[in-house]
Amino acid sequence: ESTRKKLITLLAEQQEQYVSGQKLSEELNISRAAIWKHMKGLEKDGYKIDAISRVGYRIVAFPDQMSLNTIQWGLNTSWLGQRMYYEPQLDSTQSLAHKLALEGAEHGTVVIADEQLKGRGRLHRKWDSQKGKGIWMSIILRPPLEPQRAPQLTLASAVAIIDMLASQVNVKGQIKWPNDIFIQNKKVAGILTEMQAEQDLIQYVIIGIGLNVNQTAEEIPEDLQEIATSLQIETEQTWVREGLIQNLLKEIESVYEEYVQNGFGSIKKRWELAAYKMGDWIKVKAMRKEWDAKLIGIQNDGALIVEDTDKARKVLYSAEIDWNKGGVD
Ligand code: BTX
Repeated sequence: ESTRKKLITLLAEQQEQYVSGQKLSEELNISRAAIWKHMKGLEKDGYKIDAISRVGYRIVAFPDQMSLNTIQWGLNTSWLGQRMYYEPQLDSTQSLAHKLALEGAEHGTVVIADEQLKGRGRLHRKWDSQKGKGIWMSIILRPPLEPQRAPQLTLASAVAIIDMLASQVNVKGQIKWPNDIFIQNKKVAGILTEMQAEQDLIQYVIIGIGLNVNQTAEEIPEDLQEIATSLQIETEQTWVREGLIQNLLKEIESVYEEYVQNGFGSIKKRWELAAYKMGDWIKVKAMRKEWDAKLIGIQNDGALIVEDTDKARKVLYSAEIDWNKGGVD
C-alpha cells in the first residue's frame, strides 16, 4: 500500500513528463515487473496511465472516483487524516467511526464515505448523503478535555469550514448557531458532534461533517429544495472533492492546535465574525414565550447570547429560533 502511494507521488510530481521504469524501480526498490503490476492496479482504480516502452510512465488522468489514494495524495497535515478509512458506501461514517474509536483508533483518524445510506443529523434527523455528491466525513479526536468543552470543538470545526470555503471556493459562508453552515440563506453543511466520556474526561469525540458539493439544483431532494444548497449551485461549477477535503483537514488541524495551545478565545472571535445574523433581530421561542431578540455573540460554552427589546441579556442553550422574523428595527 505504501509502495503504491510512493509510486503515485513520483508520477504525480512529473505530470508532464514520463518517469522511466528504471527510475521507478530504483526509487521504490521493486522489480520492473512489480511496477507493471502496480500500473495495472492503478488503471483498475480509474487512473489513466500512458506507458511508452523504453521511455516510461505518465499519469494522464486521475480517477474521479474517490479512493483512499486520491484523498491522501497531497494531504499535507501532520496528524489529522494520516490514518484514514474510505468506503464507497456506508450507513453512516459516524457509526464506523464509533466502532473504530471503541477499538482504539488513534486521535486524528478520519472516516470518509462516497455515499451514506443512513446519514444522520442531530436528534435523529436524516442527513441526505447522495453518492458522489458531497463530503461525508467523521473525525475521531481524543482531546484531553472535560466533557463540557466538547461543544467548543464543534464551534472550532465550523470556523475551519468557513476558512476552507473562503480560501478554496471563494465563497463567504456563515455559521448559523449552533452548527449549520449557510451560504446566502441556505444550508450547505452541517456538523454533528458525538462524544464518549468517562466522568471528567473525554474518551473520544467524533466530529461528523456533511458538506454538499456537487449537487445541481434538481438533485437536491424535493423536501430540501427551499433550505439546502451546494457549492455547485452557489458557484456554478463542479469541485474536486479531494482538494476540498485535504484543505478542510488542514484547517481543522490548525484550528485544533490553536485551540489546544491558546484556548477558545480567538476561535470564539472568528466564530462571531462569521455568524449568521450577528447583530440582527430574530424571534426566539423559549421559556414558553416568543420574543424578539438581537444576536450578540456566544459564550465559551457555546451558548447563544441575545439581547431582548429592553436590552436585557439572555443566554440560550437551546431554543427554537425563527431566523427570518425579527419584529424590531
Ligand atoms: P441537523 O440535525 O442540524 O440537520 C438535519 C436537517 O437538515 C434535516 O432535518 C433536513 O431538514 C436538513 N438536511 C438533511 N440533509 C441535508 C443536506 N444534505 N443538506 C442540507 N440540509 C439537509 C446537521 O444535522 C448535521 C449533519 C451531519 C452529517 C454528517 S455526514 C458525515 C457524518 N455521518 C453522519 O451520519 N452524519 C455526519
